[in-house]
Amino acid sequence: MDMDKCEDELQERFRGCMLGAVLGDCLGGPLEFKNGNNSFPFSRLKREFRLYDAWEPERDGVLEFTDDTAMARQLAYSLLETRTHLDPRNLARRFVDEYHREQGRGYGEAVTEVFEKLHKSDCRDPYGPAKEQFKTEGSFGNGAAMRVHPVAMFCHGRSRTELLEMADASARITHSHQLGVRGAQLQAYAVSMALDGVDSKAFLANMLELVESFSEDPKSKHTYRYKFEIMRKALATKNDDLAIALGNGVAALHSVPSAIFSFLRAQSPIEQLRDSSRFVRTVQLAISFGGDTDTIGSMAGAMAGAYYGEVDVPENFLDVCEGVYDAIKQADGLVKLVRENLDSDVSEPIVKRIKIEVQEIEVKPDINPELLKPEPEDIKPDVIKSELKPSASKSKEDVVEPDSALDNDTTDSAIDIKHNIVK
Ligand code: R7I
Ligand code: MG
Ligand code: MG
Repeated sequence: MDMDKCEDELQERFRGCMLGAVLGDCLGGPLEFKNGNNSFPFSRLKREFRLYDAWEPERDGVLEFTDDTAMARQLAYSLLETRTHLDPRNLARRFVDEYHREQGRGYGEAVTEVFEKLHKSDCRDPYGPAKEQFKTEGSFGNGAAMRVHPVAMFCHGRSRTELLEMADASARITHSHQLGVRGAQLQAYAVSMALDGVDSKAFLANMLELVESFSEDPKSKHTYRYKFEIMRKALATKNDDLAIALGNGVAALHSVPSAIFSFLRAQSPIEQLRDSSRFVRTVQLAISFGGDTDTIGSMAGAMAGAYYGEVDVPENFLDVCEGVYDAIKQADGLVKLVRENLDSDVSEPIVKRIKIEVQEIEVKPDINPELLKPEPEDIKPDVIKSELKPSASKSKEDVVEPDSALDNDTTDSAIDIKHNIVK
């Protein structure tokens, strides 16, 4: 790599974080829903990753990044521009421009509606269009979580309250459902602790404490509390089979916990992935969940890169994936910016308050009601008792299909929140 060497540990971690997210996205991209809702055996991933060892860009090209990175880059650029705070209107405009420049990056179906409405209204109310989605419930997709790591970097050295406030503001431009916003907050907090090098025990305890503070319905299984209980059990009993119930779908609820599990679990050796570095095995474990592999890979990659630093990211991936050099430049810019901000005495709100002129905002016709699927159904306790291995090949009969999936065969591209539970 022909970039300058890192000057210190923080730069190592910032670069690792930006790089990790891009690599997870690019490496997971080709496998996104390629196995339906099913997980991938580790042998398949090892085969896939061996291709990258012998990669020749002139012959093989590059693995392109998807919407995950397209949006994360704009969030980083926005913060690098506004410097002391997040400006929601600036960010909304950047998302819209980015989308119109390259619409083929694999954006979620609903989020493109938001972009069109923002565009037509010139982002007058940057939060308005997202609030209208799904009968005003907002999207619970993982799109706000997958792009949030630059917020964690910007908020390095600041309070958790500020971090959560900025994550919330960055999320609501496209995702206003509580599960979508909280997914972004959990991912931001996870990346922030990884940047701080928090050990796995304290990391999990802090995550559980944040989840508790959400005060979710204790009787509901559509909650982060429920997912983190599964995660805690899987980690405590070293029973990886339990983790399949965390899910692999495009809902934040069914992917953010899976990425966090991958990061924590891969801190210990995994027999079948013993040849991989710690960073690589994190991404491999994340992708092995199947389903939304670019996004779970990217979120886990951001945490692992932040924790282990750029030094743990194998150099050969830099030739395989698109966007890595921009990621490094952005990381360096953010380190400098964070240091300047921490050294200065300026105290101003971390999120710019938006004044909205009272004007009619043009609204496009409602989306197809067919797309308005109900919330995910309960995960039945049978899943937890299941003997299934997340990494093993499964026959149709014995598969616990994780909770939600973008079915490639579904022509209307609706997200079918599936729970095919084994009895
Ligand atoms: O969340 P979002 O940006 O999608 C991100 C995913 C990642 O996997 C990317 O890699 C990319 O492939 O897409 O986009 P949204 O359009 O907000 O959400 C994704 C899908 O989740 C939507 O198209 C909906 O079908 C579904 N969805 C919902 N369905 C029912 N009810 C999101 N929220 C709801 C809901 O409230
Ligand atoms: Mg994507
Ligand atoms: Mg995805």
